[in-house]
Amino acid sequence: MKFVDQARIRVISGKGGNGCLSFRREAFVPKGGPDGGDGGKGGDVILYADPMMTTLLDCQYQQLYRAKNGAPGSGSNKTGKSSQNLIVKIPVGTLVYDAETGEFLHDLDTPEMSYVAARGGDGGRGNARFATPRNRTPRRVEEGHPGQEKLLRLELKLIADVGLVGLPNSGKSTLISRVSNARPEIADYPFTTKVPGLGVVRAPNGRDFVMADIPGLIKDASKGAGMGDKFLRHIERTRLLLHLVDPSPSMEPPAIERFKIIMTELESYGADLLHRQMFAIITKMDITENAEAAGRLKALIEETGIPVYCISAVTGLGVRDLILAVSEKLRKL
Ligand SMILES: Nc1nc2c(ncn2[C@@H]2O[C@H](COP(=O)(O)OP(=O)(O)OP(=O)(O)O)[C@@H](O)[C@H]2O)c(=O)[nH]1
Ligand SMILES: [Mg+2]
Repeated sequence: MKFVDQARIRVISGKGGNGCLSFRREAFVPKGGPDGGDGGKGGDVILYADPMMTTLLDCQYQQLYRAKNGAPGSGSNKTGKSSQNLIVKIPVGTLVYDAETGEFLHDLDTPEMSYVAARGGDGGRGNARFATPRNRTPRRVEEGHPGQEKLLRLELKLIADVGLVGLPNSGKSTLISRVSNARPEIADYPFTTKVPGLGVVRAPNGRDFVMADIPGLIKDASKGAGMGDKFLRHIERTRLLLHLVDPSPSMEPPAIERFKIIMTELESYGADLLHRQMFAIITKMDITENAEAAGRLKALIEETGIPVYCISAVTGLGVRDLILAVSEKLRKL
């Protein structure tokens, strides 16, 4: 399914029903009292964080959400029917802004959370409500109260514990498919992954966590090169980054320079990603020339204070230890 992480929608809640003007008419009762009922409440438009939703695609197709008006009150003190609320399902991790003022309104960051984006108007009072000892036949009624109308900007920022970063082909999708329920496409050409994806990792110590796979970054991604760096928004909310690097000695520039390219892009993006906790992951250790080159690369990276793990997502070498270390680290953070 197409992955959409931004949308603008208009939400209009229902108007309240009008209050009713009515007097009791009964046989043999000359002057019946006022019995006009109140109007019903207009429907709210409610945003609901549905764990089954993965994209804002629906909100790109349907941009107008209007809840129904409340029904007017009627005689015999009958209150008008309140209208049902209109529920808009959105993915967990959606931030809501007022598109006109830019004001931040809400962060639907937990499953099944809901947010009233436009509150329905209350019903107007019927004339029965205005009876007083001095005025037993009030002709006063209220109109239903208006609803609200807002233009909203929705922005999805996935919620995960761990984010994978690295150059294209560094093995991010292969790792997530080995350790989680995610099944992204894997291939030996760059930019195989075109949309972010989440996977739940079952850690051997029982401390499961959520991992996010994003498209590969290249030099100058922050200036739009490759697929750009817009997908980094989906790892902004992670606590730990796994920076995957293919140690192959037969690629240019050298592996340590390739490592630095990603660090530079993280820095350019901002959002404090450069200072996020990070493990460096040297991948593809099942290939002999890689295993030979890994030692030196590991030493160079460790000089910068970043812990290094060597793995092969194909044979599984080092993967269990990595997952344990990640889940331990998350516990401490
Ligand atoms: N030999 C070996 N090959 C691997 C390993 N991990 C990944 N590969 C291969 O490397 C290529 C790229 O792997 P992907 O997992 O698609 O890489 P990616 O980082 O997700 O790439 P993008 O989505 O393009 O950013 C594929 O051909 C994988 O089969 C590994 O541990 N050993
Ligand atoms: Mg990939």
